[in-house]
Amino acid sequence: MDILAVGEPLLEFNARIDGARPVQGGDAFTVGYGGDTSNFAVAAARSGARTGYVTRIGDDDFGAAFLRMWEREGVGTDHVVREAGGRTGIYFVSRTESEASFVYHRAHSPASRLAPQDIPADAVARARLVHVSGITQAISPSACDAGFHAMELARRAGALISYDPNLRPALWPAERARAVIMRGVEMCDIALPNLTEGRALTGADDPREVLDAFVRRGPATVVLKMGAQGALVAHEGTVTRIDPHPVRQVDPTGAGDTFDGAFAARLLDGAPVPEAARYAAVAAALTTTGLGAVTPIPHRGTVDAVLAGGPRPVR
Ligand code: KDG
Repeated sequence: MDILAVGEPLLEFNARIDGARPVQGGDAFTVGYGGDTSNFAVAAARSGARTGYVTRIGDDDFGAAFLRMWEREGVGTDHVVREAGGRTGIYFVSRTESEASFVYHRAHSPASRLAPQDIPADAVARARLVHVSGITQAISPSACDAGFHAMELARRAGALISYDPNLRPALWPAERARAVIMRGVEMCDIALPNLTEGRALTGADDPREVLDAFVRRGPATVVLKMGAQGALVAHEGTVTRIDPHPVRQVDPTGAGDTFDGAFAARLLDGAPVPEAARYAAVAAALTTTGLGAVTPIPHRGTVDAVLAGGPRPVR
């Protein structure tokens, strides 16, 4: 595998949207797949990268559903451990007219028992890029160690490390989150924060200052994802502004993960950093046009067609 992602998959129960109006209440959900690093892996695979996933799931139906999904998507499962009696985590997305909120059922999930010994040293040594997120490190102390261990092995093997802070205040105390995530940022080659979490983590407000605060921590590439405002990319002393790709947004769940996976796939394919970021911005925008984290993630051909200025694809 060229890319290995490490983290937790969560089955997704996403409050249905009826036309432009969210359906309220707890009785109308679309089931899908989520978990930031699993979303990343699917996005990278759909953009053409040979991608594998490192995690622990249960031997329940939800775990089985994930295995089928990864197999359909061509995401490698050699390093997915199925725990007897384990219950794969889930989350619900609830909606009001103005916002969506997440409710997790993931305490004591198999992935929370991820530990350094789950990181496959041989596979990391063969990989070209290893991806870890702040969520991977938030779910338990042993998973936090597993994230650091994966990054250390990757660094020793000369693989690139990408890191998405994916700050989730519900999962851990703010001070610990900041300390661990900024250590992850220092260890990585490619930092992929969004503007909201970037502000929270650095204390800066202006996007350029937020970007610079990450650059000062050492990653060779920093991409500050700003949603409908596009992105700022710092690489080799140059800052490039990536224009947003305008779409009619339905559900932003997983857009940042799709950006990350698409960006990593194009980089490994030899695209220069700004070109990979332009590709990733389009992939991320397209994934917001449908419900759920995984279903609307676009394939390479769809993104390329948009970038080529051809007819807008109808999903
Ligand atoms: O980025 C999308 C994720 O937030 C979602 O898929 C669930 O991984 C998840 C989390 O922990 O929030």
